[in-house]
Amino acid sequence: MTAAEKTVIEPKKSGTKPPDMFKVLLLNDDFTPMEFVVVVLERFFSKSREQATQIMLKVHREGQAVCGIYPKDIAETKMEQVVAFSRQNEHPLRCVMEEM
Ligand code: TYC
Repeated sequence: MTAAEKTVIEPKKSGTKPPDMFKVLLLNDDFTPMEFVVVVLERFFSKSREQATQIMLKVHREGQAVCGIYPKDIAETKMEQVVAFSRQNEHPLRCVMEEM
């Protein structure tokens, strides 16, 4: 039997689709310290110091940047964690999500 003949056609599974994905973005402001934004990116988005610094600078220069792409519930949790941590530290940092 050839490799092609061995191919199994699986019946289409119903109810399995890839989840809708959401971008999580940070927005620039004039007050949040750069170092705080770098810590946020390390802590909540698992970025290295170098990656976090590049993303922070992109937000600072361009107004916003993508921090990560996640299914809806994870994106919502990240956003809430960032906003809570920022308010605890009395910074106005904004974090939003956007459907892709
Ligand atoms: N613009 C801020 C400053 O000059 C730094 C900053 C970067 C703030 C990214 C928010 O999402 C942000 N201190």
